[in-house]
Amino acid sequence: MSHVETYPVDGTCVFCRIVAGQLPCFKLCEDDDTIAFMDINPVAPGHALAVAKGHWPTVDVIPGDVLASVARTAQRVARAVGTVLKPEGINLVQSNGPGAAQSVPHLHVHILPRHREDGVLLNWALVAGDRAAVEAVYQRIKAAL
Ligand code: DGP
Repeated sequence: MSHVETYPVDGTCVFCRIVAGQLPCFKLCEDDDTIAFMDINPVAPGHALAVAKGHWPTVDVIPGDVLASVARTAQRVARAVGTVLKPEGINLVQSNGPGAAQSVPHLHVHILPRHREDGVLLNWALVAGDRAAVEAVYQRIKAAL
């Protein structure tokens, strides 16, 4: 479903300005609801972004069908990045809010080509969690679904 006619726009948002053609980008592809382009601050060669065309800041407010379109675009770009660059792996990263280091409050997914020793600070050690603590927070989240 297309939201082109009705999606929200924030004229001060850098990604809205790219969508509107007011700022340049290295555009990879687009469809009715999404656009993909190269990240201007790449953490690795091939770092790209799949972006909703509408201005929804975070995952909790974007319509689910548009989020699904962003996911499809991220998959399409990830396949191309994998084919061309043959990285050892690819992370899809989507940040929400300042505590998650989101710097552009317009929903997007990073496509990050990865190599084991690339030093990108994204991964965490696999340390066993406290089962009671996991269950306690599980109960609270489950009740909110
Ligand atoms: P995040 O911090 O997760 O909100 O990621 C925002 C990304 O957007 C960051 O990696 C840099 C990128 N970015 C910011 N401004 C521009 C721009 O004007 N053009 C492009 N292509 N990327 C941008």
